[in-house]
Amino acid sequence: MTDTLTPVLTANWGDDRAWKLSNYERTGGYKALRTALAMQPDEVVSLVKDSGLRGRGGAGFPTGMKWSFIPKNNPNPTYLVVNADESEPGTCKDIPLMMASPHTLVEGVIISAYAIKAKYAFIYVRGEVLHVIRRVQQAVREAYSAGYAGRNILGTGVDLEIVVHAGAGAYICGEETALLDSLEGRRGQPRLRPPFPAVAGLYASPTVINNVESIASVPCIVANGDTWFSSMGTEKSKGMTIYSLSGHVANPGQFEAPMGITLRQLLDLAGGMRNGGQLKFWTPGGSSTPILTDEHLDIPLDYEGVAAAKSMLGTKALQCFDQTTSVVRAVKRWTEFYKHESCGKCTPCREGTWWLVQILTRMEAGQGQEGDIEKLLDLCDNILGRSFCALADGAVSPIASAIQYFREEFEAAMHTPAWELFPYEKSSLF
Ligand code: L3W
Repeated sequence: MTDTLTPVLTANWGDDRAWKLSNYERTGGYKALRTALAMQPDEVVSLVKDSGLRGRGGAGFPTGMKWSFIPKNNPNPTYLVVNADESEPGTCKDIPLMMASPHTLVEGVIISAYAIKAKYAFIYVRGEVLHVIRRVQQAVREAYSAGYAGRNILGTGVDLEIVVHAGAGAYICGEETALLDSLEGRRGQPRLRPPFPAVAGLYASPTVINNVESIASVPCIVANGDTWFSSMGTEKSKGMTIYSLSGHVANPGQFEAPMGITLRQLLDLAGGMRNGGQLKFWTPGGSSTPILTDEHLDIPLDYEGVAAAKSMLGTKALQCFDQTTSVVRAVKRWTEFYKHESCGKCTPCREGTWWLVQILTRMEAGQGQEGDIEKLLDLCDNILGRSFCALADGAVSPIASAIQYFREEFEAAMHTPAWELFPYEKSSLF
């Protein structure tokens, strides 16, 4: 595996004003669109399928396969929706991508919409990030003025309207069906699947929903070919991707590398742990994925490698914590987030996250009760797989895994507050 970065999506992030159309075009921008428009839509779908690109929003579902689920000869319009509602704790790749190089996403949107024969595309951006919304809107306006979007794109007779939609700041709207409800003007709550959006999505019409990074990866695949993309990465997880490193890391940030790089290699590239600290625990894909420890520094960070370690690659949000961190406090903080963001539609999530917070709060204060660890595990067991969507599964993932690796810290929480064992002044995080 590699110990170097392979910047493609992040290649021009260091350039001043790389977000302007003229600068994007100067570095080859929108050439892939011309190439794609000279192909048949089905050929573009096949190319993406053959590249091995898998969804970068967390689940890793094959992108080209998802596109091919759109029913043929459906009387309803087909829609493309970009999930730009990035809000998973620790996940910070889509927002920097849209800020630094919004045209990479816009070009991806136009090519992807052409491939699935959609005449309308929606970019659903997290409501809190106004600066990002403005930047993407500006890029869409520039694309229209240059003839890359709108009616009769580049004289080919292809039409596409692109709408940038601002969410209202709810984590649940990153769940694809809640996002669709929100886009339709309703309160964002998940829908039962099936039917999957590919069959009945926005306005009950066939809809492809992909994460920002997935769609932004399409232009480089069209420009360089499926073999180029699939030559990077591992057997089942192809290509390069953006890993976000945060927490007690010397140089936190986004690192674009082939799938399968290890945390040890990424930490070397990021200058190691801050102040020479020791890695205690980390999340591979944000706080919705089971935590791992320093035993797992050398596992390949691809879908299979992380699954073999009983976690999930998720959004590749590597939050690293050193020995000054209380795992009880970290887990309690994450659980508060899920309790707050639960949409309340289903009982295991609405009630379960509330109970989890109650127990973790007293444990953090050193007032845990006899049987609390078993109660936590029992609650996790009764929530996992029994809720309406993945939010509650995500909420319990860090708890059960933290107890598995750091049971003694949860036992100490019966008598000693976390802030005595791990004083705040010695750790700037948690
Ligand atoms: C048609 C079928 N389509 C599956 C589609 C489905 C979706 C995609 C993946 O959750 C995970 C979650 C979070 N016919 C299909 C089909 N599809 N079968 O494939 O579906 P699924 O259900 O595997 O996952 P999901 O519900 O999309 C995503 C995890 O990601 N996560 C969270 C990330 C947070 C962000 C963010 O902040 N932006 O993404 C982190 O790990 O827990 O497990 O499109 O329709 N038969």
